[in-house]
Amino acid sequence: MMVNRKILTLDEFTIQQMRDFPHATGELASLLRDIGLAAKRVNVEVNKAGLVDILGDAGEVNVQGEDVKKLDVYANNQFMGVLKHGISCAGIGSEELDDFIAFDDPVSNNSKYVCLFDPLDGSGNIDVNVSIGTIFSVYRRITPKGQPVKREDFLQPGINQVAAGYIVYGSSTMMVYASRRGVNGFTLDPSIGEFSLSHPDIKCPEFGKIYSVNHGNFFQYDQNVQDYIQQCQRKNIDNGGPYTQRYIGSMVSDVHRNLIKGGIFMYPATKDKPGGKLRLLYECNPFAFIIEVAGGKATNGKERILEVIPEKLHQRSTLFIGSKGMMDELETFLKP
Ligand code: P6P
Repeated sequence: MMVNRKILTLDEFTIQQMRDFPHATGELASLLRDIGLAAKRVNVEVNKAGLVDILGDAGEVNVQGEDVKKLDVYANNQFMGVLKHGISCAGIGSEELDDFIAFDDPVSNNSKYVCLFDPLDGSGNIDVNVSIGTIFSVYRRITPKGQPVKREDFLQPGINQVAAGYIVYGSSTMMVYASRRGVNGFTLDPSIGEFSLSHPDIKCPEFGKIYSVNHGNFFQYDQNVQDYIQQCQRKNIDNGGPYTQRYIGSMVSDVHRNLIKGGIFMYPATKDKPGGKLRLLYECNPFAFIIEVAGGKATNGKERILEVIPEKLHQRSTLFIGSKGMMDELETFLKP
């Protein structure tokens, strides 16, 4: 008799994880389910972005000085809404919000976690149908419960993350999240409207043949970075090739592909962004947490991303992230 392998939904998986940890309060499981719900709502709008008047700029400019697309605003409101009305999150920081928001109601003030989001990363690609994504990071609050969260609850080093993940709105919609117990991927099954476990216990291959970098900035990179990139190109001639360059311009898609297939993603310092372009708190830290749990590495070129002590909510960082073997090789080029 054919036995259908029971495919766990996100809800079933998080509840299963709770059963394995009897002392778990269920707050993290509830928070992850809330994020999954908001992701399904965002997915509906992303999938029809070409059909409704949701394209184009919302007429605003966000704290990053970037034109805000209506979908950015919609996504931000969806994630903020489910978390504000949930039982697990006391406040959020977001690329779309100038400052953090303490939800400041009795239930939220007694919640254990805070979240940081890039609600819709790569949103410049919305109008041309390139994959985009949501990135999130979860910390235990460090200020006492019973009061609104404070800035220090958000300015924690990435090593303190309890969980981190992303949703990639691509050929299929996937939610991937890491806890200290592992990295698991869930694909949205439209037939039941649920994220279903499709990629259990993701490990990043120790080596890969993909390097991801914006070649348009090549001559702005430090010499040692240029040397490493040319080393990757030479791999096509020497043994160990062929290396290939893949760069979508949407971090979630680029890092997701390299997580699964193996590879390295780089956003080095450039002349106009000497401190890097990507945001430490809600782009670099969550992916650094995910890649390390999956066996990879992530640095800013000088130190482990997860050990950087944040000073500002929207601070930028350089980023080198991917397969451990490739990162070890890169580090031989970056050593002072
Ligand atoms: P560039 C998108 O705007 C983003 O923040 C990331 O998703 C992406 O990896 C990066 O910027 C692309 O930047 O300068 O190469 O276009």
